[in-house]
Amino acid sequence: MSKPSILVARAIFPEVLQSLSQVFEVESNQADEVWSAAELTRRMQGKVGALTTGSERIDAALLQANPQLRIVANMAVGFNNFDVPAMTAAGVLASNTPDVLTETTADFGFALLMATARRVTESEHYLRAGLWTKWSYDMFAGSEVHGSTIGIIGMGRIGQGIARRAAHGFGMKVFYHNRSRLSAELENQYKATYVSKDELLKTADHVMLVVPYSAESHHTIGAAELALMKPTATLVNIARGGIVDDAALALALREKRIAAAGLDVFEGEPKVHPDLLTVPNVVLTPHIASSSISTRLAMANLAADNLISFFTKGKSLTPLNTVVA
Ligand code: 8YV
Repeated sequence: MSKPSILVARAIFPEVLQSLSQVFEVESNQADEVWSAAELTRRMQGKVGALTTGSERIDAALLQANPQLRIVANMAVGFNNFDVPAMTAAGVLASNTPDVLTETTADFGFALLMATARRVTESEHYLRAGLWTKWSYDMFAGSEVHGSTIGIIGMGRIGQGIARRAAHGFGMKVFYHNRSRLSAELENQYKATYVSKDELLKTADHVMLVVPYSAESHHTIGAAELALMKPTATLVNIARGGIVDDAALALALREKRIAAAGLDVFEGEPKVHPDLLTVPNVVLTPHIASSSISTRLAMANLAADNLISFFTKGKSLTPLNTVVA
């Protein structure tokens, strides 16, 4: 019996490709070309499964052109690149990679928070530029992290990871805002207090965004929200581009209406709003919050296992929808 054909849309760990090859006829992209929608649609021809990353959009047009497709496994926990209702309507199973990246991503949220509050990259640039000639009492004086108040917007798995680190590692007061309130038990565990978004923005010393992207969460932080924040506050976005209005943020940073920001994700990435590149009080990283070697391997393996399990056992491990086989 011939093996089912799948597409692996981006470069991936060779060992993961190897295990997929034992079950599937694999078309891969180890050159890691970024395909246009038309090219992705064309490459998908004849494939019953695909492994994608957050960069590949699976929408109605692609599905219509590929009626043979049965599953797309995203190597990401976020799935705003999928039109899940269109996939369900087309009978295509969607899966993501939850849990395996939670702690690593929460670690990085903290790395950005620390770098932002304590001005790590700004001061490094100063040093590298040869500008450091003497010690001075207020040189790159930042804001306190330990004992301060963190406001977490989005209290899913990663948000809770941030809350745990904040409360138990740094003695921070934890405020959070979320679509739904956590159980009293979880609130207790994270010493977290549920507040409205406005109250969170007005009171937090550090605001952390960990909310999934959707039409409703588009520009969760824009000019009006930035205006509510304290002038000494910092903002970190490890969620998705589009959660923050990057132009409004760049202006607020330039005018020092908030102290600083740390951004791992951007509207229209990998393009970055040019004004963000010229303001000094922002730490910028290229969407690497989940990028430890072991976590990226675990994500790739889970995406691959979703494909393998679907074709060998009739169900995927971490599905996002239910489809009739
Ligand atoms: C991925 C992410 O690296 O999992 C997510 O949602 O944002 C990152 O961990 C990225 O989406 C590539 O697939």
